[in-house]
Amino acid sequence: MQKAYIRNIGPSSLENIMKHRIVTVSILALLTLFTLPTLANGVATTFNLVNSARVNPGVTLLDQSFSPSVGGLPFCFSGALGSILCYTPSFLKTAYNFPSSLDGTGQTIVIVDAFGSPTIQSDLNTFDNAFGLPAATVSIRCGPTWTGSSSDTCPVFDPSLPIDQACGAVGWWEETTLDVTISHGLAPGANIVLVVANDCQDTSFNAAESAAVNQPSLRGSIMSQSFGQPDDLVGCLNFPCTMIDHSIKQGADKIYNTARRNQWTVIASSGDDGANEALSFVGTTELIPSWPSTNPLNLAAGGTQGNPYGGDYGAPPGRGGTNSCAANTNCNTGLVVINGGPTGCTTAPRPGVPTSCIPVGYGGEGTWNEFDTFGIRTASGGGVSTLYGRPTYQTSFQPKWPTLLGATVQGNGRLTPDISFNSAIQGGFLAYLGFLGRWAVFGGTSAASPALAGVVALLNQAHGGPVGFLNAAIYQLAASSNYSSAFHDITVGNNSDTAGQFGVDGFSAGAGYDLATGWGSPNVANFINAINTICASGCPGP
Ligand SMILES: [Ca+2]
Repeated sequence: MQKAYIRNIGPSSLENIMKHRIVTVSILALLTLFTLPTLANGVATTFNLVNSARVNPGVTLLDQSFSPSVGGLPFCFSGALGSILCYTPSFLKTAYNFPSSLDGTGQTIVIVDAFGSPTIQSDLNTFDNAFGLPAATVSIRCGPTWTGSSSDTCPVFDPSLPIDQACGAVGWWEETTLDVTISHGLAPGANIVLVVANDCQDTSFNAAESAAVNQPSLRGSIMSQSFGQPDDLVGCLNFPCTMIDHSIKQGADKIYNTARRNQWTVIASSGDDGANEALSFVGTTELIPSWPSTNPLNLAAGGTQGNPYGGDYGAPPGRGGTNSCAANTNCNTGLVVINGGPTGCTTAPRPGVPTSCIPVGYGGEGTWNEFDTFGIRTASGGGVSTLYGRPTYQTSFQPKWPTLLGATVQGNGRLTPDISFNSAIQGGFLAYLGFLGRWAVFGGTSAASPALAGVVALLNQAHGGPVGFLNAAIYQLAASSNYSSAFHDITVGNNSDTAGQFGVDGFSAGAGYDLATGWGSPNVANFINAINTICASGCPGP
C-alpha cells in the first residue's frame, strides 16, 4: 500500500542495499506482524503512496568476479548465500518444454514498470552476448504520450529524489531488468516495448497503461505487470481505509476493457506475499490477494519452486558452499534435471571451472514458498478477491475454501492465481544489473508474469495472431482431458506468507485448481497446441 517504510534502509551505498536486501526486508516485514508501520506523512503530503504499486523481486547478487561464460551453471556463487541454483533461458525452456520451432517472432511484449532502468539496453545486450541470444532493441516509451514522441521525457535516474526513495526506485530498476530480460530470453524473436510509468503511484500506472492500450500500433500486444498492492485497499486514501478514490479502480478497469477489445493479453503477478498481500504493506493478516492480478480480465501469474526444494542440493548455501554434478551423470536441481556431460560442473570462484552441464528435463514443482530460507515476501500470491465478483470462467468453483490452519474462506470473489511459473530464488533467473556491475539471481512472481508473457508470445506466433483475452480458454483447457498434458498440476506446499507460523494463514496446493498455484505451470508445447485448438476460431470471451 505504501512503500516508504520498506525502503527506509538508510543512506548505505547501493551495493550494500542490494546485498542485504532480502535480509533487511524480511526483518522489517516481520516487525509489521506485531507493530503497524507509521505512514510516511512527510512524504505523503506530496505523493499519494497509499495508492501505489510495489515490486520486490527477490534478488541475490553474485560476486563481482562471476561470469556466466566460464563457470559451472546452474551453480552460481554468492558471497552472502554461498552456492545458489541459477537458471538461464535454456534451463527453463528445457524444463517447461518450450517448442524449439517458436521464438515469438512478430509479437510484441509490453513491459510496464515504474522508473525503468538506467542500464536496461546494455543489461539486455550483456545477457544476450552471454547466452548466445539474438540482440534486441528495447523500445522505451515514456510520458506524457508514451508513443515514442520526441516530446516524451523519461524519469531521471536519481535515487536521492524523494519520489524515488518513497517508491524504492532501485527496486524498480532491478525489476525492469528482470522483466525485459526474462521475456526476451524465453521469446527472443518478440519485440520488447518498455512502458515507463513516472513513479509507483496508481495514477501514474493508469496514465501509462491507458496510453499504451489505446495505441493502434500496439494492438494485440502482451502486457506484463510485475507489481501489485492489497486487493482490499485499492483506492484507499488513508489507513485504516475510510476514504476511497474510486477513480483508481475505475480507470484501471477501463484500461483492461480497452485492452481486451484491442486483442491484448494482459498478465499480472499474483503477488509475493502469499495469501497475505496486506501483511508487509500494513501489517494486517487478512487473507487478501494482490491487485491488479484480481481483475478478471488479467491473467494472474502465480509462483512455483522446484520440488524437492533445490532438488539434490536443498536450500542455499549448498553443500559447504559448493555444488557439483559429476561427469555424465543426471542431477536433479528441483525444477530442472541436468546432466554433467564430459566434464561435469561445479560451483567455483569465478572465473572458474569450465562447465558441460546441460538441461535434460523436468524435475518437479511445488508451491513457491521460500519463507524458511528468505523470509517474508517469498510465497505465491493467491486467494479470493473482495474487489471483483466471480468471473464466468470460474463459476464452477465452490464458494468455500479451506485454509492451511483449518479455517474457511467463503466468498463469491474472483480467485487467483490462474496459472504459475517458476518464482524461486533458489533456482532463480540469472540476469545482469549493469548499474551495479554484477550478475544477480532473481525470483518472485515478478519473474512469473514476464516469463508467461514470453509463453503467450510463442502461442500468438503459433496461432498466427494475437489470442487476446486468454483466461476462459485456459479454464476450458483445464476442464478437458488435455489438462494433465498441458499443465504440471502443483499439489505440494502452501502460500502462507510465514509458512503457517505466527498464526498467519494461507492456502495449500492440491489436486487440480488451488489458490496457491492456480492450475499449475505449463508444459509449453502441449499448452500451446491445446489452446490453439480451443481458440481456432477465436478464444472464448470473459
Ligand atoms: Ca494444483
